[in-house]
Amino acid sequence: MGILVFFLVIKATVLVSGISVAYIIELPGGGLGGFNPPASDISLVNDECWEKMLWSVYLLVVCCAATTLAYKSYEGYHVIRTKELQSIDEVKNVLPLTKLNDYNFFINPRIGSVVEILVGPEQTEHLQNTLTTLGLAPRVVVENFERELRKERKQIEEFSLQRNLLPSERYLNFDEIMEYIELVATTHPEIATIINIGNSWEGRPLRVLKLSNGPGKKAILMESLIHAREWVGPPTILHAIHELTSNLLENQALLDANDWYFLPVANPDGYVYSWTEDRLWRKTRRPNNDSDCVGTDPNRNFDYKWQDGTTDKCSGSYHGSMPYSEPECEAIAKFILDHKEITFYLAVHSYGQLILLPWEAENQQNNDLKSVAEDAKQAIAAVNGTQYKVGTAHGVLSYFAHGTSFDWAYAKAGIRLSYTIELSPSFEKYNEQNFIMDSKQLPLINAECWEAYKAFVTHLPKTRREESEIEDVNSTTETTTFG
Ligand code: 0X9
Ligand code: ZN
Repeated sequence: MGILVFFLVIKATVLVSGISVAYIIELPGGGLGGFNPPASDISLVNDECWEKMLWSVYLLVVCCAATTLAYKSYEGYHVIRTKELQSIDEVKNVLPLTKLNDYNFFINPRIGSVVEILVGPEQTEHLQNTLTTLGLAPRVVVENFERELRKERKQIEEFSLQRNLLPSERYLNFDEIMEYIELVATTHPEIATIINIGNSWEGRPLRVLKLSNGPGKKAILMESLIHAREWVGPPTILHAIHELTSNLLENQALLDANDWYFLPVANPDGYVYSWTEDRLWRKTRRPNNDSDCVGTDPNRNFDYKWQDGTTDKCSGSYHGSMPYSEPECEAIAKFILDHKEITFYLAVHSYGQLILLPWEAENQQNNDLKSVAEDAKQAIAAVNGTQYKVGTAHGVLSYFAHGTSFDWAYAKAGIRLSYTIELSPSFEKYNEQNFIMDSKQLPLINAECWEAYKAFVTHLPKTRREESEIEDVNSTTETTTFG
C-alpha cells in the first residue's frame, strides 16, 4: 500500500510539474519506531546518498546525450514554396515529383494551394530549377530546418516547466497524453472511460477515451496523429476533453445530446519515433519485407481504393502490403464497425486549413456533408477570422489520396458525416511555420477547433447508411476483411 501511495505521488509530480524524472528515496531507518537511526550511521548514509546522486546524474546525462545524438538532423535543409496551383494541369505537373524520395512534401499538390517541399542542401538547386521550368515561382521560405527544430525543442522544454499551462497548451509526448486521458478517466469516472481498441505494431496501446453521461446515444469519433508528425492535432482533442470534463455545467448539453470518442494517438509508434528519432516521421514503424525502408502510411492502408495507392516502400505514402496490413488501421476499422452508434467521423490532420469531404461524396446527393462543413468553417472564422477552405478532396481540390480512413469510413462503414480537417498553419497567416508550430499558437488553434467540433456535433446523424446503399463502392474486397 505504502509503495502504491509513493508511486502515485511520483506520477502526479511528474505529470503536474512537467519534470520528466522524479524519485522518492527512502533512507535507512532504525531506533524507536524506525525514525531514529543512531547518530553514528549518519556519516555512512551521507556518503551512500552522495554516491547514488552522482550515479543518477551521470546516467541522466548519458541517456540525454544518446537521445540527442540519435535524432535525425535537418541541418541545411530548406523549405521551398511554390505559387498557388491554379489548374489540374499544374497539379499533374508536380505529381511526379511527389514520387521522388529526395523531396519531402509538406503540402501535397492540390488546386488553390501552394506546395511546400523540404529538400536537402544538395538537391535544392535542382528542385528550384525544375519548379521554375514548370512556371511555379519557387522560393525558399525556411533557410535551415534544423534551426526550427532546435527552437521547437527549446520551447517544449521551457513550456514543460510552466505550471500554469493546460495539457492542451503545450506538446505532450505519447506517455504524457496517455497519462492525461487516464487522469481524466480517474477523476471523472461517472462520464469517462478508457477503451483499449488494440495495439500498435510495437505493442503500444491504442487508447480511446469515451465521454458519455447516459446510454443509447449516437457518437462522434475523433482521431488524431494517424500521421506521426502532425503534432498540432492532439492539443485540439485534449482541449475538447478538457472543456467537456472541466466545464461540466456549461457543456452539459453537449454530453446530453451525444457521446464522444477520442483517439488522440492513432499511430503511437510513429509518434514516439517523431519525438525520439526523426521529427518528420509520418508512417507507422512496421518493417517492410525486402526493403530497408520502414513503415506504411496508415492513411493509405484502409480498404477504399487501396489498390491504386503507392507501392514504393520508401515513399512517405506507401500503402502497405495489403489493406489493414497495419494493426493500427485494422483496430480503428474494427472499432468503427463494432460501434454502430458512431455516426460522425473526424480525422484530424495538419496542415493547410481545410475541411475535406470524402471522395465518394462526389457521386452522391449528400448536401448535408457540404453544409455541415460550411457551419464548422463559419464557427472557426468567428473566433479570429481564420478562413478554412471546404471541398471534396478529390473533385474540388484535385487532392489525390487512396485508402484514407475518412474515405473508408464514409464509403464502406456508411458513416454519413465523415471529414478530414487539416489544421493550421496555412501559408497566408503563419508564414514560415509548418509541422513545426509555435506552441504559443495552441490556445488560438484550440479555441478555433473547439468551435468547429461543437458545430460538427450539433449535426450528428441518427443513423448510418444502409448496407444496400454502400455496396457499389470500389474496394479491394467485397466486404471489409482484415489481414
Ligand atoms: O494526404 C493525406 O493523407 C492527408 N493530408 S496530409 O497532409 N495530412 O497527409 C489528406 C487526405 C485527403 N484525402 C483525400 N484526398 N482523399
Ligand atoms: Zn495527415
